[in-house]
Amino acid sequence: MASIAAPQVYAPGGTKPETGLWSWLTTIDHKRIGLLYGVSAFFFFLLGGLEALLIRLQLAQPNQDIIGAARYNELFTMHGTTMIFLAVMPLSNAFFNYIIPLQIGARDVAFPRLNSFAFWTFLAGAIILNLSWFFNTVPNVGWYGYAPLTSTAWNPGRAVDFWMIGLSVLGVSSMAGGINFTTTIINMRAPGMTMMRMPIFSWATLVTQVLIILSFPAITIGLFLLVLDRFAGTAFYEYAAGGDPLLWQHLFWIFGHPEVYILILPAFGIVSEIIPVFSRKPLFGYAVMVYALAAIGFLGYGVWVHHMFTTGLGPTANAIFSGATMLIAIPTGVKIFNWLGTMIKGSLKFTTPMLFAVGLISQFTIGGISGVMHASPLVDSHHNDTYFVIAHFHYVLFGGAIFGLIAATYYWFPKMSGRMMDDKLGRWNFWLTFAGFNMTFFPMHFVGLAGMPRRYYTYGDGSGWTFWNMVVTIGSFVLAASILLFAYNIAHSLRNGKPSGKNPWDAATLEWMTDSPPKVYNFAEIPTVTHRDQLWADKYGVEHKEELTLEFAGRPVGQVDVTPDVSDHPYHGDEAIERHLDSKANGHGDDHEPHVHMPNPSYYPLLVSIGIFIGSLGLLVDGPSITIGLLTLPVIFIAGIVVTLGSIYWWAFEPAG
Ligand code: HAS
Ligand code: CU
Repeated sequence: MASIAAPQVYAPGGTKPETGLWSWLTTIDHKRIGLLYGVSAFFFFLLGGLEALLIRLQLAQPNQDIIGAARYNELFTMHGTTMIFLAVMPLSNAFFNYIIPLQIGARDVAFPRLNSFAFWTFLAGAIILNLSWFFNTVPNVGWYGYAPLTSTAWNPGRAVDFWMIGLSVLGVSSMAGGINFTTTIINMRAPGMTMMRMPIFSWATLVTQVLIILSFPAITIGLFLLVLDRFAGTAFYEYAAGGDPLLWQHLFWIFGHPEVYILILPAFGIVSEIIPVFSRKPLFGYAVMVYALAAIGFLGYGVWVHHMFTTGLGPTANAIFSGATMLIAIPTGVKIFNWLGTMIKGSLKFTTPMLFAVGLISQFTIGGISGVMHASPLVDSHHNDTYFVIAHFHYVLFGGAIFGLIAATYYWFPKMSGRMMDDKLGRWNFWLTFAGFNMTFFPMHFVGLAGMPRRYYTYGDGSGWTFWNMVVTIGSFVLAASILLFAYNIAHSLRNGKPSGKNPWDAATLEWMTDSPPKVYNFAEIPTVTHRDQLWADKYGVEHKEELTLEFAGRPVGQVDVTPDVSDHPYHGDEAIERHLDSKANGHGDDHEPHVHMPNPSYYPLLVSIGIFIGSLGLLVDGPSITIGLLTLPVIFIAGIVVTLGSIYWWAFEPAG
């Protein structure tokens, strides 16, 4: 058996994180994994943005042929796939990873090595998708990959293969993350943190992860049938052979609609943290906010056919799904009004995170309302496949998800780096983004209603769409400039930002009670939670109502639960006490380096991901193959499987430390 390292204990004085490339490759620290997600996702965000700019150059004027029709198909496919799977989802993951364990008062996620595996597998999937550029067989079927465009008859090359294999690998990563974070949030909360004392960002994360666990299987099955169609000659999606192209659309949108809430709910959680802090008031209607998250998650499964109104499913199906779609406006509206309710009578501080949060409220609502418009099958038959739909989803995705993620960066950057981001640059960043965003996406409503179809690489002179398309293209470059300014602000503030201290915003959640950046073990001692807005309750008290009213101009913090509730936490209650005793017994109770056992770094998660990467490549590039019985398999594919299974085997025997 391979030699297995003895568990490494971070002894007093030995708690400083290692540095160097190897330590990043083998890290299982949720904070470092969060940073890895953040940096790589930001890179892909810039790449997706570059693809968008090329699309806009092509559409700036009528009858242009800058990139050609075939390239155009590739660009909008890779742009959509990249933004959704390689930018917004992993950027959310960056904050889940960095913040959630801190926010619920834990030392790490439930399965730290699985966490590392999820990251490296995400990177593997992202690289596979983008390797297609190097082989010049770029996916060209849209991010929704409608059948029969994905069939070998229509798409004989490797382009669709890169897409379906890349997405399958990304799905593995998302499932691993989903299981990990669901378990973490349910099991690892600090003693006393009941579900209804849990910060709302943690709630949003929990609902998002449950959505991932329940929706990814649908696309996985869809992709698996596609793999069979393309590699094994079946005909699940082929009408002429008795299959059904609409089967793909059902499987895809049963995943795809929950997916749009997977993209937006983290941002909802983020602004639900930011708005109370900068309104100096507890979140208005916390419980209702939690129920609204759950309701959105639940209803999100019953609306997928609104993407298929024009496929001819008939009036009954259309009517049912139209009603269900309109229903979602209710819990979403509840959230909007509760954010406004939090701000009303608050003492508002318009810092950069607050600007982006309030920006989200206004811009997302515009996108939400156009969504409700095409919830009507009749109206949708006019909107479908036009730029009106593009306007809709960019208001919710950029004006919602991206605004939220930028807000999160400004808000949590001090925790991650120990420095403040430049607020003056931040204001420039916000207003430039706001202007560029609206200039880019608002006119799409006009050209959409005027009939401009999506996915067309050019348009005629007399279409009446010329003026607004030029405006949109100019806007997109303003927007790109604002993102560069954002990147500059990050780089600038990393070196020159003012030191932030532990809690620069005077916020209420647990991540703000520990160092910035936190030590490897997060908390020297696991905190005990007695209130919802714990740090405010500690600082301003709950008995002195008058002072509170002054300070918060609203309701007292933590008004619902006052008694510590450790008893229903068998595991964590005991563990916290044990750790406490442990540190005392070891004689380290008084100094600042507690004796905390943290799990060992491990290279097995990375190895498994490399195995998956090699195996996938084996299916995509030409090479020697061997025949075993009825099966002919590429050698590289088999090598990948061997590395994957071998690493999983050795991983299983590695002590957790
Ligand atoms: Fe959507 C297409 C309907 C939310 C993303 N959506 C897309 C696509 C994407 C996307 C990416 O029914 C294109 C996919 C593709 O490539 O083909 N969407 C909705 C509805 C909501 C919604 C009803 N979408 C999102 C979010 C996204 C997202 C969130 C990502 C982050 N969407 C559709 C439909 C299509 C669609 C059709 C298909 C179109 C087609 O033809 O292809 C809702 O969740 C929005 C709720 C939010 C609000 C705003 C706040 C609520 C308030 C309460 C009062 C409002 C009321 C409504 C009572 C409604 C303030 C009044 C109604 C009026 C019209 C005034
Ligand atoms: Cu939808």
